[in-house]
Amino acid sequence: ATKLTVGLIYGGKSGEHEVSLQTGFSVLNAIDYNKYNVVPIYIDPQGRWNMGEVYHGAPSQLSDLQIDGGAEATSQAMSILWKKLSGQTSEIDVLFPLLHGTYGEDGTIQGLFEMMDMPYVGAGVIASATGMDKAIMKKLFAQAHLPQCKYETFIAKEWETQQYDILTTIETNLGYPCFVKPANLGSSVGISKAKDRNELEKAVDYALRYDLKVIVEEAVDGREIEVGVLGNELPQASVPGEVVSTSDYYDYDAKYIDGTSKMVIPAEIDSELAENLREFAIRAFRAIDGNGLCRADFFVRRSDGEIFINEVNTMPGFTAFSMYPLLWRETGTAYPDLLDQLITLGIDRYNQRHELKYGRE
Ligand code: G1L
Repeated sequence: ATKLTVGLIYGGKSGEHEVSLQTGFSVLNAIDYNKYNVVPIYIDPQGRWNMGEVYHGAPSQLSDLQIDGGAEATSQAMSILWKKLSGQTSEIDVLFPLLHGTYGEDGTIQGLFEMMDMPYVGAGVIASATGMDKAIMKKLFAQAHLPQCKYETFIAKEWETQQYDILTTIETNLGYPCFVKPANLGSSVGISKAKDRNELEKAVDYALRYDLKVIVEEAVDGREIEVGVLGNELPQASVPGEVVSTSDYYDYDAKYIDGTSKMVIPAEIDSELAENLREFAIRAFRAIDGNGLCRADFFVRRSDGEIFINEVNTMPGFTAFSMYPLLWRETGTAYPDLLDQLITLGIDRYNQRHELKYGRE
């Protein structure tokens, strides 16, 4: 078989730049060079695209990934990437985006790939955009009868004009403590916990600095369990894993900033709960019209074992030591095989949609 050429896109003009670089390094070290050549495409902090020399083997150090293609780098990269539209063959067979946040995870880069007529790894435009908007995601989950915690959502304009009504609704329906988040979860900023009305007002103002839409959720005292989903039309679920905080569960700083949490894989839960979580994870993947992969995150209430879906992530942490790859390793698919499957799924989806396009022309 001929080797496929993968265009690995990483870096980006976002807070996750470093994470993305690390992830790129992880992928470049694990991918099977008997099957793939990899063209590195580095988006530098200024947003410029730099395409490097093709890799036939793993890079020796992380800094090798920070390509400086010079002043003309972006236009060179673009002329290579947009070839297919003018009927030329592209030297890149499939794109593999490792980008977080605005311009990467919210469906915009996937839209760019669609316009380039290029196959790509991971979720499509709709699923990517849904994965970035918690309010929309919750509506789709509700429609799919997925159990969720109670929540309220509103926009900045409503907060301006009906603050009193919003506060009373939250107090009546959710109570304290509650969590206040920007609906757009590009990164985990703008989130806080409110214990009373005064804190709630502050938390909303804070969240509104990051998005024009806010979501307030009831606090669920639960274990945090995550499930990996892999596939296109016939998605499969991994074994569940647990994120265990080493300090106060609701201490946001401890969990997301200090990173004082550990993964327990597989989660120590009974098989009936595990089966339910896996089924819900697949249902959530279908609800957002997923492709390739997602990680579905749940709360399992400590008092009664009730399951609540929290969110799905179409671009989960993806180094060889992140939850999603480790869930699949435990399920029987090692990291290099996972990369293989994801690339194949991206190409399959492109081919299926292409046949459809020709059929309709
Ligand atoms: F392409 C995949 F496989 F769908 C994919 C893309 C991106 C999986 C996971 C990620 N994750 C990330 O890009 C990141 C969380 C490292 C962003 Cl910085």
